Amino acid sequence: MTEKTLDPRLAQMIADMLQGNARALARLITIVEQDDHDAHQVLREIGPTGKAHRVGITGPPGAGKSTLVNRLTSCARQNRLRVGVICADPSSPFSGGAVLGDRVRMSQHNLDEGVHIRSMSTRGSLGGLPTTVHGVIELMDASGKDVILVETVGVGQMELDVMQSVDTVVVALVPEAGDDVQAMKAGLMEIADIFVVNKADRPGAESLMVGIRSMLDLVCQGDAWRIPVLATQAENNIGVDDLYQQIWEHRRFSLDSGVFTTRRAGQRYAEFTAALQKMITQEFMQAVAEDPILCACVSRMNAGEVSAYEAAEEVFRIVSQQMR
Ligand SMILES: Nc1nc2c(ncn2[C@@H]2O[C@H](COP(=O)(O)OP(=O)(O)OP(=O)(O)O)[C@@H](O)[C@H]2O)c(=O)[nH]1
Ligand SMILES: [Mg+2]
Repeated sequence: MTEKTLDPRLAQMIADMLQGNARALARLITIVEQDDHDAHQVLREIGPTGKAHRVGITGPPGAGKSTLVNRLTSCARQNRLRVGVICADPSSPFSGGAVLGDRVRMSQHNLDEGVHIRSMSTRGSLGGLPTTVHGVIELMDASGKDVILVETVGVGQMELDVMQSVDTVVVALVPEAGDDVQAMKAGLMEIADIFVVNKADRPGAESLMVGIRSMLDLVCQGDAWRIPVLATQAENNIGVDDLYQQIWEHRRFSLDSGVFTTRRAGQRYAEFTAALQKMITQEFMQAVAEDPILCACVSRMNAGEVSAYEAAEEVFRIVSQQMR
């Protein structure tokens, strides 16, 4: 069974984090990333969060996401908001240098106490990227951040799934990559609340915007949120203020229309089922390891007498009967 009393070492770290101690927050993030017993204790202890507005920024590699995040962080700081930044590195061999690049790009904020930057690697993450990123978001929220910016490279399903944990999704595209709207990953198109055509200083930006708008005209209907298509030049800090405004506009719309609450409830339900599935699996596997009858089922499968599916069915039937 899970331990209900909190480890005093963790309790102290949480108390320090709630006082605004950045080192304690960093250490707790490392713990939560392990997705183990301590991680669960920490997340249970901080309880339900949800004050901060969570913004996801995704798009193809090199679209300028980190540059945008850096600029958006400056906008939020000008408004005296505390910012958490999470850069999720999809452990691809190509992004090996990107994490370092992100740090360099964000370096102007490194000394600012109102900003906490974290680069996460999926390497070694047992719970999968979406689960661990969600835990890190919760910690940053509990530590008093007003806005949390989450950057992922929109290439794999796992990175797209991370965007299920945020309130506003910004999809950044660039004229040179995927200038044919039809060829873009359908997943990216479906999750956007705001489109940004970054590197608008380059040729082809206008036609990409036209392409996205005409595609949106086909799907947007009624009184739903009108997904804006914005041009930015993150490098030159052009158009970023407008993007910042649109993010808050989207929050206002979501709150007024009830979408915000529905979305948060959906996120909690997804988290709940993921946690429950994990617990059930653990409990079952432990039973299989300890119970002689169940061990015998596995041995018959190992000996090739029954198929893996048959063995699983048999184990499931026996354990379910025991649970009744
Ligand atoms: N021309 C131009 N270059 C830009 C603009 N914004 C960013 N860049 C450059 O594009 C390159 C990639 O920027 P990043 O911000 O690292 O892009 P990213 O999407 O975070 O990249 P990954 O995280 O590696 O996928 C950098 O060299 C930036 O300086 C822009 O508006 N115009
Ligand atoms: Mg980046």
